Amino acid sequence: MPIPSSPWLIRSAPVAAAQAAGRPVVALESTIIAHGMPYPENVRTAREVEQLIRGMGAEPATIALIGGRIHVGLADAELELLGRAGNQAAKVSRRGLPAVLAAGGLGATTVAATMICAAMAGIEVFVTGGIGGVHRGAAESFDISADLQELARTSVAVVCAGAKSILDLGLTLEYLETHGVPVLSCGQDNFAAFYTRDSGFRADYRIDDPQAQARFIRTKWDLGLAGGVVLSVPVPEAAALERGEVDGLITQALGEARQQGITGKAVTPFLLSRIKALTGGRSLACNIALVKNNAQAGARLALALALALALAQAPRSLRGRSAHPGE
Ligand code: PSU
Ligand code: MN
Repeated sequence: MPIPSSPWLIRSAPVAAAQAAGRPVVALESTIIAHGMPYPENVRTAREVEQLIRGMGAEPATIALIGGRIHVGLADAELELLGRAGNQAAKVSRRGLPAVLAAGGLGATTVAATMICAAMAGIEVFVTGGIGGVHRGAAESFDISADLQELARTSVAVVCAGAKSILDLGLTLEYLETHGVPVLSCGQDNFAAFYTRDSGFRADYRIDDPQAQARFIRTKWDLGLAGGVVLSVPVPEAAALERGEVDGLITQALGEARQQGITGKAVTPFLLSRIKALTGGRSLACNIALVKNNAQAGARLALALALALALAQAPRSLRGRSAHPGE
């Protein structure tokens, strides 16, 4: 497969080498670093997540906007820069990409922007914590994350622990259905709810085996059906928070956000940090655990996708008989 290039894009040497060799690469976002977690836990987690992915035989590519370029694969000092910058870094979705690149500023990419950059770089798998979605009360506020629209159009598989129950998860799944975005679940039938395992809503398809996940995703794209696929992976049991507690705290944090007039892209970071304070830091530990768990699922998926591609390109005699055309 040709490796796409763009004057706006700079790959780190390890990412460039992995892609040139056809080794699997896993994209990672940077909003979770700058806006989703406090320093220094954010940088420590980012490094540990990268190590986990490397340990499984895939190459991590954390994506951020630095000095007017999209950086795909960050050096250690760049992770530190973002982590320390926190809210000083712009939170960049599709809308903000040209603004921050043209101005040469520091930008942390959301799920939406990271998908765009990953697709530009030819990376098929992207790991995050939770995707954005339809906010509660969206009928009034119109607050629907740009992540959902991006999933509708950009062909990247997004591995997540579902979406936070600060959102209206029923409406989020309706929106994804309308836009033809398949929601796969790994390890359970239901869509995950970030801090808790069960959202109470069924995912579209349960597929536990990474090879089968890869087959599903490859088939979608082979059919010319552009757009993302969500792979929901529940937070490990031991790290999950209690549903009743989370719901109460979310209601409280949402009330505070309303009182303080917090709107738009400031809402999600505000809620994350309030819930952290209200749980005495337990929600942060949960967040870190679920991202690491997602990183492992993402690496397994990237390996399976790369293997399927290598087999498809191998001479017929090496392939044996396959039940699946195109493999
Ligand atoms: N999930 C997390 N931490 C985060 C986010 C998601 O565990 O910081 C970020 C992601 O970057 C996601 C964004 O794209 O929140 C959604 O923001 P909004 O709701 O404003 O679209
Ligand atoms: Mn929003």
